Amino acid sequence: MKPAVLVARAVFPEILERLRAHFEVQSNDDDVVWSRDELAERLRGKAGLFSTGGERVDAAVLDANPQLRVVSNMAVGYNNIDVPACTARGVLATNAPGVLTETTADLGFALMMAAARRMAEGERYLRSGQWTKWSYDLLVGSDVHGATLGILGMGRIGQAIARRGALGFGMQVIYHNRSRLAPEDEVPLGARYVDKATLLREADHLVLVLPYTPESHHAIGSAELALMKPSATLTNVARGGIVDDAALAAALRDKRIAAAGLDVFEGEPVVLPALLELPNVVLTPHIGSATGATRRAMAGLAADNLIAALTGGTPPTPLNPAVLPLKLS
Ligand code: 8YV
Repeated sequence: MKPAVLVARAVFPEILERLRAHFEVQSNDDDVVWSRDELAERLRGKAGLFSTGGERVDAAVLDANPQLRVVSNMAVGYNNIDVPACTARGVLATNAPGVLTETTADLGFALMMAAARRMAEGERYLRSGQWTKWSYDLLVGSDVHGATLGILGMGRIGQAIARRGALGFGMQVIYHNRSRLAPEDEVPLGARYVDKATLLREADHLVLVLPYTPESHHAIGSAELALMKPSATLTNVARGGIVDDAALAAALRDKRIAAAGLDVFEGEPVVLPALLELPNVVLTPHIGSATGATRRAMAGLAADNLIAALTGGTPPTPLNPAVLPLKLS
């Protein structure tokens, strides 16, 4: 008998077809967002879960489903999965790194440019019929080319954004990260490793690309925003919760920083009303990886992981390889 798997959200039909060749698949074609209890309930009897970044898989969900062997996340971020709890129970967790790096870097750069050049504000101004004449100071913003690009979190996506800035826009790159890059990665970008306070003080455009962990919760709050230049922009394409959204809204309102570009929010898809009311913030609904090719690649990698793990193969991107090989019944 084929193992049973649960696909937590709607995905490409061809991915479901691939999975059906190996598994009894319970899909969620109506794309309903399940509560944690509903997820735990639907996981009954399933050996695998195809999850997205939105399903919380914690000790309670795992304990309710001792038959579960694999959680395969269609996302590079995995803060929705309690990986140590998986490891303790011999459950493999996998994510989808690499395939979304350039696409997410594109969106991060676009948001930074939109914030610096006030593009969303300009579009609202035009659409609402307020554009009646040219003025020397109409919607003036700040330059991106030649400016100092600050990156907090210099992993794959951070480095891809740094490449765009250094090689395409002549920006000076400074960064802060848990560990410093190897010289062969720093030198081609002219990237300078600095402490966090220096990063905040010197960046003209600060981009956040670090994973969300208990340590990175509110890594940017009012104290950090106070260190930034009043002319600076802040862009977050990582995770809600890294920025204290209420503190950011206050800083934007009081013009303590110039503008922000946000793709992720605390408590998303609910967005803090104070942010919605501000003109100087560009808002997108968590679409960093949202191109057809990249979403297909992410779903494909998540399927590869699930299939390999449950058929005795080698999953390409395990988070806790210590649990391999899995005991499959
Ligand atoms: C996903 C993301 O679309 O991969 C990630 O970590 O944030 C996005 O690319 C989102 O997590 C939904 O799975």
